[in-house]
Amino acid sequence: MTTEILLQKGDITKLQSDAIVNAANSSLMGGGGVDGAIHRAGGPAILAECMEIRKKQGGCETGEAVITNAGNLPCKKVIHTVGPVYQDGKQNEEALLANCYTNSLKLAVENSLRSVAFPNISTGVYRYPKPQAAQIAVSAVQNFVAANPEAFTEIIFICYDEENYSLYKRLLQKA
Ligand code: AR6
Repeated sequence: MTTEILLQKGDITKLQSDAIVNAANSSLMGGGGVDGAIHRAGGPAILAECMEIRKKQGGCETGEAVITNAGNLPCKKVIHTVGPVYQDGKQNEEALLANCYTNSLKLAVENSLRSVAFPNISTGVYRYPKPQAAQIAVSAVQNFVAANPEAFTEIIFICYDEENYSLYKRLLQKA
C-alpha cells in the first residue's frame, strides 16, 4: 500500500484526519495563528492535557512533538510541535523545522494514527521564508514515507494562504 501525499487549501480544524498537527510554542499554552484556531475550535480539553504535559516535562522543545486529545475537533488526536523562530538561517533552523515533521510522524506511528494533516509550520508568526519552509516540509515527509512505506494511508499539507498553496503545488507536482 502506498501513502498518498495530498495538498488542500483551508482550515486544519475542519479535517477528519486521525491526527492534525499544531504549530505550537514551547509553553504549550496556546497562542495565535493555527494554534489559536485549534484551541478555540477544540475547546478546553486540549489545553488541560497540554498543562498535564507541562507539569511532567516542562513544555516542548523546538523540533520536538507531543500528543493530546482533540477535544471537540473532528480529528482523533492533536500533535503539537514547535517550529523554529527564523533568524538568519544559520541557527540550525532547517534541521529543527525538518525535525518538527519527522518527530510528528514518529509520534503518529507510535499512536497507530494512519492519516496526518500538517499546517505550514513556522511560516506565520515565526517568519520562516515560505519557499524554503515548503521545500523542507515536503522533503522531510517524502523521506519519512520512503523509509516507512506502510505507516500511513495519507498525509495532507493544508495551506491557509495562497502563497503556500502554490509553492506546495509546484513541489508536489515535481514529485
Ligand atoms: N488552518 C491551517 N493553517 C492555518 C490556520 C488554520 N486555521 N491559521 C493559520 N494558519 P502560525 P508559526 C497558517 O503563525 O509561524 C502561535 O502564536 C498560517 O497561514 O500559526 O509556527 C503559536 O502559539 C501559517 O502559514 O505558526 C506560536 O507562538 C501557518 O499556519 C507561534 O504562533 C503557521 O503560522 C508559532 O508560529
